[in-house]
Amino acid sequence: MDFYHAPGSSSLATHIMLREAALDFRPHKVDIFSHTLEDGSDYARINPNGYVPALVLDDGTLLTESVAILDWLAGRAEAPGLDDEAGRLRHLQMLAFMSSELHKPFIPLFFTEDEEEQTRLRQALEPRLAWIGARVQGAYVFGDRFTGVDAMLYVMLRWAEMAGVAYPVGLNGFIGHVEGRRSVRRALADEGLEPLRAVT
Ligand SMILES: N[C@@H](CCC(=O)N[C@@H](CS)C(=O)NCC(=O)O)C(=O)O
Repeated sequence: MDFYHAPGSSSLATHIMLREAALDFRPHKVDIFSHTLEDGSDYARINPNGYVPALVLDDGTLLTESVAILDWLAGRAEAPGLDDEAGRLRHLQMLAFMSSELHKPFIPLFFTEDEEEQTRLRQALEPRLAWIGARVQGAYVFGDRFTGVDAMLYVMLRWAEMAGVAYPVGLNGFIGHVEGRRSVRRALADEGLEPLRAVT
């Protein structure tokens, strides 16, 4: 399959879960500002909506939307507990929460120069990070199993550090667990990114 991504963007969560699921894929870097691939070709010919992540499966199917992709990959990674209806529902609930309540409001924070707007966005994001942070049960959001929710929450915490958004200190332990995973270290290295915490 082909994987279309931009380093450090929301597609990092998909990258991590592709590694978790041990799937073969060909990565393609997208310039999400000019909507071009590295060879200069028009990314809109792959994903007409212009954003990443996108997967093109071997049968040509285009798969977009982090919620759908991460839920599918978590199933492929056989995250224990996602095979029953209640587990799957909780996974989807948290992915949808992060998509609409965290991911989307973060994006204007990176671009607006209006300080009042920046304050308003930080004040909207901080209680939402606190809400999901309070749900971490052990190493990860659903206990000891690593899921697509954890991959996406990790990306949101990277963004929080970049954009000066406060999050509960308890999430430092979560970051340590996530960055201890081989899949995460591999995805970070492949995207040319540093971990948030020094790996001991
Ligand atoms: N609905 C998509 C949105 C993905 C998205 O916003 N991706 C950003 C990077 S974090 C992007 O590619 N932006 C470029 C654009 O929208 O043109 C999803 O949830 O996966």
